[in-house]
This record gives sequence, structure tokens and C-alpha cells, in this order.
Amino acid sequence: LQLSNALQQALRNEELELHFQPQLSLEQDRVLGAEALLRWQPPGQAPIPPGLFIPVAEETSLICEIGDWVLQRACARLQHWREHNSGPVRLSVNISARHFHSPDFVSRMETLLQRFPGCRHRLILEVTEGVILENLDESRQRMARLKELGCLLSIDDFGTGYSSFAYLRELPVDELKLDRAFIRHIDTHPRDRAIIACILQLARQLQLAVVAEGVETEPQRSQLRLLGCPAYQGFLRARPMPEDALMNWLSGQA
Ligand code: G
Ligand code: G
Ligand code: MN
Ligand code: NA
Repeated sequence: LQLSNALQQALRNEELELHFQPQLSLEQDRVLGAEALLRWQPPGQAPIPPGLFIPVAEETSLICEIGDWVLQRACARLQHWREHNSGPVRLSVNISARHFHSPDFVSRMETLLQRFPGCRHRLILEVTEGVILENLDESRQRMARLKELGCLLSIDDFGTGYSSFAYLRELPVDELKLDRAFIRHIDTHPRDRAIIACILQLARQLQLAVVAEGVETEPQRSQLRLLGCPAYQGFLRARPMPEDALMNWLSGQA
């Protein structure tokens, strides 16, 4: 409760910030986009990691307020980058279950994209399998409407949790994010390689983009390249960083 009150204050006092982690192609190491990741920096204190405060926010509708703030900020930055021909051309945002399933989520997205039309076909909403399977019928309808608005849809942490492939038959998904649990031992565990190869083949046949998460070492990256994975993100190339650092980092790329 204490943390939740502090978080509510933090939202009002503008202590929340978005960091951005680049996503790159494996073939040419070109920047394809970025993932927006929320950071909380209370003044004069150590930063509070999202792994700690997001679950607290998710217990109440506070996650909807925070999620709206994140979406609004993400769209504002993406539109700005587009207008100034700087920054990544695509931006991914994590969406929590309660927020995704809140009654007016789609109409709020509609309003947001009217305000920031430059974000159409460039904003990617990341949801986990758990979010979708929580209410498959509703998810199907929502995802169809979000696609009509010009949102792109990504399955985060793909391969962990439920992994019923059935929903992929019928949902308008654009991208799978390979959970970093599969990447961690990719260069030493043939079983993990086999699973990744299988997911990549599935994605090719369903014409889905794939981004591997949590790539920390060169051997992990070369294995992913060998397997034909199209894109990746991870500490090996870039950590999540504030916008000014991102701009510096981008100007250092070819
Ligand atoms: O950035 P980091 O790896 O510490 O994030 C930890 C967790 O918090 C991840 O699971 C990530 O998806 C989640 N997270 C980070 N930013 C956001 C956000 O803006 N919204 C939601 N719902 N989750 C986020
Ligand atoms: O749940 P989600 O996939 O959205 O979580 C993204 C989280 O993964 C972010 O908090 C980000 O800081 C973290 N992350 C990004 N790259 C790496 C990496 O190479 N290694 C590890 N351990 N975490 C990473
Ligand atoms: Mn994510
Ligand atoms: Na993930």
C-alpha cells in the first residue's frame, strides 16, 4: 500500500521516465526500432526497478493510469522523432493485462492515434500470452480493432507460460518476442536451439517478425544469426537508456 501511494505521487510529480532499448537486425546490425521501458527515479534516492513497482501497480487500476502515461509519452516521442527524422522508426510498449482488458482501452488508443497520427503502423503493443488467454474472445475482438487503428501487435515472452499455438491461427499478431530464457544457454544447449529453430520456422510460415530478447554475448548472437533469427535486443549491443543517451548512441552507429 505504501509503495502504491508513493507510485501514485510519483506519477503526479513526473518521477517516471521512459528508457529505450534499441532492437537490431541480425544480418546487418541495423537499428530497426526500440522498446520503451519504464523507470522510476525518486529524487535523491536509488531508482526503483520496474520488476518491483509494476506488479504493485498491477494489483489496482493504477496500472491503467501508468499505462496510459507510458502510451502517451511513447507516442509523443515517436511522433517527435518522425517529424525530426531522428530516433527509431518503431517503438514497442509493454501493456499489462488489466490495462489491455480495461473497458475503454481501444477507444483511448483511438484518441491517442488521432492526436499522434505519425505513430500509425509504428507503435507496437507488446502483450504476453497470459494477457491474451485471460479472455480469448475479448482479446480477439480488441486486437482486430487495434489493428484497424494502425497498431502493431507483438507477443512478449513468447514460448514461456502457456504457449498454446492455437491462438496464433486466429489472432492478428505481427511479431513474436523470443523470451530470454531460450537465449541464455543457446550456445551450449542443443535443446534450446531446437526450440528456437522451431519457433523461427513457425514465424516464417505465419509471416511474423521475431525479436530475440536478452542477447548478452557474442556466441549467443552468432547462434541466433546461424538459426536465421531476424532481429534481437540485449545488453551485448545496448542497454535501455534515456532519450538523450539513445540519440548519442544512434549517432555512433554507421
Ligand atoms: O526494464 P526491466 O527489464 O527492468 O523491466 C522489468 C519488467 O517490467 C519487464 O517484465 C518489463 O516488461 C516490465 N515493464 C517495463 N516497463 C514497463 C511498462 O511501461 N509497462 C508495463 N506494463 N511493464 C513494463
Ligand atoms: O518482460 P520484458 O521482455 O518486457 O522485459 C524486458 C526487460 O529485459 C527490460 O527490463 C530490460 O531491462 C531487460 N533486458 C533487456 N536486455 C537484457 C539483457 O541482455 N539481459 C538481461 N538480463 N535483461 C535484459
Ligand atoms: Mn517487453
Ligand atoms: Na520479454
